[in-house]
Amino acid sequence: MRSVPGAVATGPQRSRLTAPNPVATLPVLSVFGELKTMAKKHRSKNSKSKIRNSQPLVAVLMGSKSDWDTMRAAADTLQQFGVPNESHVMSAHRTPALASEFAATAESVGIEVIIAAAGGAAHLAGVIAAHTTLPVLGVPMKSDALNGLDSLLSTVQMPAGIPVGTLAIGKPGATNAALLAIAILANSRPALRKKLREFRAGQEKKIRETKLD
Ligand code: AIR
Repeated sequence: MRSVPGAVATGPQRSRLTAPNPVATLPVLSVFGELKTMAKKHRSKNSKSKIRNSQPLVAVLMGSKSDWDTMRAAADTLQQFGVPNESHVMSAHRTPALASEFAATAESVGIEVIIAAAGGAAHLAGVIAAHTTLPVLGVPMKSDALNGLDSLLSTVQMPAGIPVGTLAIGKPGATNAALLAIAILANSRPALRKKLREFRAGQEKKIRETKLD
């Protein structure tokens, strides 16, 4: 079991992430297989996996545990759609080796979409995108100093060539990142496409039936 600090892990899952200390010694640009092998030896102490015995298809990454209150909305939405997912804390600045290791090995372990959230000088999504060709969805976190405008600009203003699909600041962005990840996965999964259509229909019905006092 892996856990976000302070949160209880809910799934067994493979463990390919290194704990913060061991990872500091990992070479960032190691051979792909070598990284995978090294990573498998360790178990992350700052991650959370959802849906028992399922291979995670979506990884939800965040720069700090302080982002979890917001990013929980992404994990919960994926959970609601039955999409196997895992959540991890890692930082482009504080744990750069862990971030690049994760991104470089994500595809090989079956991850299909990565959601990356950070606040302030929010470089996590960009750094992750630099190390993988998987779709990366960025969620800017609300910041104390600038209310998330700093996070938004740092996430969205990627140079041509390395795309990050940037969502709204905060919880709406977290929810929509999950819904967009689901839409991407639904391209090749008719059952998931059906669930997404039903979700939209339910949402529309609720609004059409809204009565004001
Ligand atoms: N952050 C962490 N490493 C790099 C960045 N940009 C972000 C986190 C969080 C903010 O810094 O994503 O939104 C503040 O983190 P903390 O840990 O100080 O609460």
